[in-house]
Amino acid sequence: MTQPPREQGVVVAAFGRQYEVRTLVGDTLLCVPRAKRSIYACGDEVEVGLTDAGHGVLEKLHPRRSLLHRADAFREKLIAANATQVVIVVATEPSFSDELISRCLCAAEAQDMAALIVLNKADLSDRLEAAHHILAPFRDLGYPIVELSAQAGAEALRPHLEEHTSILVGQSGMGKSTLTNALVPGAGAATREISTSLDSGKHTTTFARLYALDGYSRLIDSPGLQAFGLAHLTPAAIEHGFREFRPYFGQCRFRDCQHLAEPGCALQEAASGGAISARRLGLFLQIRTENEATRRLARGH
Ligand SMILES: Nc1nc2c(ncn2[C@@H]2O[C@H](COP(=O)(O)OP(=O)(O)OP(=O)(O)O)[C@@H](O)[C@H]2O)c(=O)[nH]1
Ligand SMILES: [Mg+2]
Ligand SMILES: [Zn+2]
Repeated sequence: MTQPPREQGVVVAAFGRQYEVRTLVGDTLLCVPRAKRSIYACGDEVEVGLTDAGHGVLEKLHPRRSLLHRADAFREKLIAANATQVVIVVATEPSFSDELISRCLCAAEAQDMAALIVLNKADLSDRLEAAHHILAPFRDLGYPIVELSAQAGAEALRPHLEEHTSILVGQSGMGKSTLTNALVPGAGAATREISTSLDSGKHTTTFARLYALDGYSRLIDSPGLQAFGLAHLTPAAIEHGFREFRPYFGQCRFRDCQHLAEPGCALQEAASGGAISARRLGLFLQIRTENEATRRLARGH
């Protein structure tokens, strides 16, 4: 039997066990994985075996340059592969969680991806001050914050997307898809069609989709998230994930310091002196505890 022809492509949408692949020659194929266990994510570079017209089988996954995923003790979820920048979208309304921002930042830093925060719905100006208050600590850490209205001024984001594959992440209703539609001509039709059929007209994204922007830039819209489990990260990756803590690791009096209440803990001292945020240190310790619990569970004791 002759082998079916093969094409190279990129996974532009991942829904369940089906994948939409854009081939290098510009065809769009609906694909299923060859293997039982589905390992692919939006943004993956793949080799596809062509079957029927418009259909293919995912035969091979090319090495990833980055992978954004989240995991708790029970489930792992791939968000996107090969992105170079995480764009965390928050808004003046509905309210947003600074813990979720820190967790997204931790995941981005762990993969050495660039990170940026968008404060959307700036047109709802009476809510701006409260949002600024929550975002101030992140601005102090050096994360760029772009304030805009996706409906009236999405272009403010475009310069930050240049030369990047950016993934929009954040809670539901923050305006990720509105932003996508404003930046990608023609994107709206595709997303609206699916959301109306699945969710009676509500603009809720149910799977990640990658769009081409000008030049080499690409944008990935993703479903809203309520939690960002980091159970998959190694202890070293979690430490790397809190950028302002990096100078303090290795400076504690005891080499095996757990940074809890030990005397001479450089991190606890920095927190009580105000050099780092006690809230972020608390979250770091919490993520580390969750992570240890998950690994104990996996080992079965
Ligand atoms: N006032 C105002 N409303 C906006 C703006 N951007 C988005 N919205 C509204 O916010 C709501 C949610 O927007 P979406 O783009 O669907 O939010 P999302 O982040 O994609 O949500 P999920 O797909 O559920 O994660 C919609 O009703 C939008 O019209 C804005 O700049 N100003
Ligand atoms: Mg959406
Ligand atoms: Zn310590």
